[in-house]
Amino acid sequence: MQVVLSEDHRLHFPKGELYGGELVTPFERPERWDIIVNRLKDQGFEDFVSPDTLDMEPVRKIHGRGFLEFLESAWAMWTAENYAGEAIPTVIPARRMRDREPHHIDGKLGYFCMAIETAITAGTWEAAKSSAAVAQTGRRLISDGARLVFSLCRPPGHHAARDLYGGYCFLNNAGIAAQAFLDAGAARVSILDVDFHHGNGTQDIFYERADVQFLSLHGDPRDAFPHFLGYADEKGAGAGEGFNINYPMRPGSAYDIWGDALEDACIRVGEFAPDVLVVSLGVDTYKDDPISFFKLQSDDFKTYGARIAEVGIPTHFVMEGGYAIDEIGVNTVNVLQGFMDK
Ligand code: 7XA
Ligand code: ZN
Repeated sequence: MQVVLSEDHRLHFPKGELYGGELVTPFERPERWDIIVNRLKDQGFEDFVSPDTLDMEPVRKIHGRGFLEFLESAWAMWTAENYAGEAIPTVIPARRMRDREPHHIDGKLGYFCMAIETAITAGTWEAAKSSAAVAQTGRRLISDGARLVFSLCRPPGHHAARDLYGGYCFLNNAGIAAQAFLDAGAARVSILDVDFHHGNGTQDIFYERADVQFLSLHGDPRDAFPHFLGYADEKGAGAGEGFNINYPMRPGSAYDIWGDALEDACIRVGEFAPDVLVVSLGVDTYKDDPISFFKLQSDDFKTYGARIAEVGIPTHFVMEGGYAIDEIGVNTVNVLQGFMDK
């Protein structure tokens, strides 16, 4: 199995995340990447691939121009104000306010943000681009004939919508990979999101499209981040009607419930018959994850990796979340080994 990764992820490491009213060290931190790499090496995986230069074309197809310009310039605009800390919004466009991009960085941050725990720092834009390049390179390896590729993306991507960042995400890596597959000749792509959190960004990007099927297994938004999207009645719109499938689940859900949802999702992917399956792989479904509430055991990750393999479609795993640091390597690699052993 080829693993695509880049050391440039280290350029993004905010000092603070707003959590429970305090600024804490972010749960989404570089150490996560190191632990996964160490586990891969321990298990004998050594086919590590550096990313190609980022192709902005698929990025521009799924993200808005103004949003990309904002991400590129946000840190310079922030420091031009002589602000001492990291860039976080203080004002957001709430109900009945205007949908207009302001000139001032304070306004722009709120305009393009969907969750304010996520700070922008000096290296954020470069790290986000490197993560997208990692996903694009995984796409190329699959298009070249691989059955399985793991793109170890960091920062993650599935909360990044057409023109919104947040939830630790800036560019939607899985979405960029899916778009690149289509650009390279695929007729249909499925994105299966097994992260604990609903992939609101991916849903937003493909909601009205019939060429990308999106399926997400996640904590019920009444109880779980991102709270404002991810209900079962969100089924797609226009040409995309029926191609968006959400499986919200209650607090405490273990593999008996989660595995049933995965089973249904795998059947639906089979029916859609995509050329390729992109898996948004978050392992924050683990029972000891500090910010999630599902109860999967480490062995369950192997089981579901094998089930995804049974779908029988070339599969591109793209890393998303997972914050139980001690187990993130074991759980991530268990999915990949479960897939390979099938
Ligand atoms: O998949 N998404 C994540 O793992 C990030 C969730 C961010 C939650 C922040 C809640 N304070
Ligand atoms: Zn997550």
